[in-house]
This record gives sequence, C-alpha cells and structure tokens, in this order.
Amino acid sequence: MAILDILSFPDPRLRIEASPVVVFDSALQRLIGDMKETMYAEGGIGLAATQVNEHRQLLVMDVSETRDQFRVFINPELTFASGSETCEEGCLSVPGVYAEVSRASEIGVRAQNPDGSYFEVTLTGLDAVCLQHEMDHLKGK
Ligand code: K1U
Ligand code: ZN
Repeated sequence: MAILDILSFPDPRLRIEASPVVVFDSALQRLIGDMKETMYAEGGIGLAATQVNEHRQLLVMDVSETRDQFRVFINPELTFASGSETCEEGCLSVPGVYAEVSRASEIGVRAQNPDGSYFEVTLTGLDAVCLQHEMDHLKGK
C-alpha cells in the first residue's frame, strides 16, 4: 500500500465530478488499500477518491475511536434523508479550517462493496455527517 498525495483547496481538480465505478478489478482493490492507508496516516475519519485525484465514485470511512471499523462505499446513493443537525467539520483538503455545516441527521445509503455486491445501510450521527461530506467531494463540491 502507499500513502497518496491529497489535493488541497483551491486545486481545480477538487471540482471534478466523479464517474461511476464499473470495473471491480485488482487496480480498484489497490486504490482502496492506498486510500485506507492515506486516511489513517492523515488522521481523517473519511476520504473521497476525488481528494487523491481519482475521479471515481469511491469513498472510505472510519469514524470509530478505535480506528478499526473501516468501511468502503462505491457508487453511493442516498435512498432517504431526514432530520437536520449542525456539526463542525474539518477537511483534509482544507487543512486547519473548520466550519459549521448543516446535514441530514439520518440517511439511507445504497452502495457497492469492493467485490461489486450491493448493500444498504442506515447511518446516523458522525457516520451520516461523514458520508454526506465525502459524497459532496464526489460531486466536486
Ligand atoms: O473528507 C475529508 O476531508 C476528511 C474529513 C472528513 C470529515 C471530518 C469531520 C466531519 C465530517 C467529515 C476529516 O476526517 S478531517 C479530520 C477531522 O476533522 C477529524 C479527525 C478525527 C476525528 C474527528 C474529526
Ligand atoms: Zn473533505
């Protein structure tokens, strides 16, 4: 695995909208492993492929304090969003800046695993906040 360079604001490549993942091959598994290593090395709770200049709909997360609940979401789609909460968010692409952002407090997500199989999950709390933050990156926001 390798630690990848993270794009920093205002790099215009952060504005590129990610394309769906269609091939679930060994190169994708390598990218997932590299993103995992990069997220942990940088102390992040999430990382979107956009941030490492890979414009594919792929994000990784681990919001646990024990740093042992690694999750991968490929081609994520929200199936519902409800409620609202405001959270202070950081961003590995905007180091040192924190901002209050309002997000849905409960979301349903349909996504694919690294092997291409589908799963659905309901997220709340920091999981929901982080997933929405990473999906914004995939949209070039
Ligand atoms: O996508 C990114 O830039 C990663 C970002 C994700 C994120 C942080 C806070 C709220 C929503 C999404 C980070 O992980 S920045 C680091 C950070 O803020 C943090 C690190 C450890 C614990 C809690 C927050
Ligand atoms: Zn970010």
